[in-house]
Amino acid sequence: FRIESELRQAVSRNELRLFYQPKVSLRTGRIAGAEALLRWHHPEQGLLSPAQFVAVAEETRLILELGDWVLNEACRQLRAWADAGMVVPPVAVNLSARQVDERLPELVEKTLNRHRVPPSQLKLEITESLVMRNPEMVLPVLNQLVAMGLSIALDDFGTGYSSLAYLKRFPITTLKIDRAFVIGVPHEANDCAIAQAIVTMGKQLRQEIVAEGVESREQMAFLRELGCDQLQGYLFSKPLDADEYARWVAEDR
Ligand code: G
Ligand code: G
Ligand code: MN
Ligand code: NA
Repeated sequence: FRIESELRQAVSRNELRLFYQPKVSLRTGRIAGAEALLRWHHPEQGLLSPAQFVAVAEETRLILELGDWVLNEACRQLRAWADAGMVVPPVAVNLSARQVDERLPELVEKTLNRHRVPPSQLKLEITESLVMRNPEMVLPVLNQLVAMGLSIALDDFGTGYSSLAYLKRFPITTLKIDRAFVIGVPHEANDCAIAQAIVTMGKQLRQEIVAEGVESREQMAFLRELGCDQLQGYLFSKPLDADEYARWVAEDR
């Protein structure tokens, strides 16, 4: 099947879905938020992960359309939950590099207003490679978003090549320790050292630290000991559809 032409139609055919993976607070043991993860419900191929189509979309302007859809859908869902009387913690959406330009703050503001969602309900996850690609453009855009009341998480932290000097200059509220390091915890000395260095530095910069890809209780114990704030991974939950996630949140009170 031809990904590109079919992806073009996926939005109008209503084949895209957002799944929500809980992040659990180590302090309270409760759900502190969720990461929204895009899925494509293809009529013949079944449920496709972004790993199978985001790179294709990024080669064209299609990624902008997908990105708009994700932002709108997350806000639509937050409004629907609020209208149903639910108190739901913030949702984080992933941004591709091409989505981040001078027009982003206005797009985000319009989308929040359209659904009457407070900015504190929305987080944006960006990667360090996105930041490093064009720091002079990205910095004022992120500053504007933070001034509007959104928070910014740096995803896949430690896997790129960002200079630590940038970290200090950028308004990053959350660091996400990449799964690549969490995998080796607590048995691989190098992964433990890297995880510890990230937590130590993030704390000094007053950032919230989230570890992703947590699959075992011994990983949890080690990351708790280090002082991570939140954990995300299969140990707690896989990404859930909106109704499943809402049930999780309702039962978490
Ligand atoms: O959920 P999953 O493991 O399939 O995600 C694979 C990759 O796709 C992850 O790196 C994730 O950050 C990325 N991803 C998930 N949802 C989105 C999205 O809405 N937009 C973009 N740009 N990337 C996403
Ligand atoms: O790059 P990003 O952090 O956005 O990627 C998130 C991806 O990781 C999602 O596709 C999600 O399905 C996947 N994921 C989430 N938790 C786990 C986990 O505990 N183990 C593994 N192997 N993958 C996970
Ligand atoms: Mn992410
Ligand atoms: Na990641």
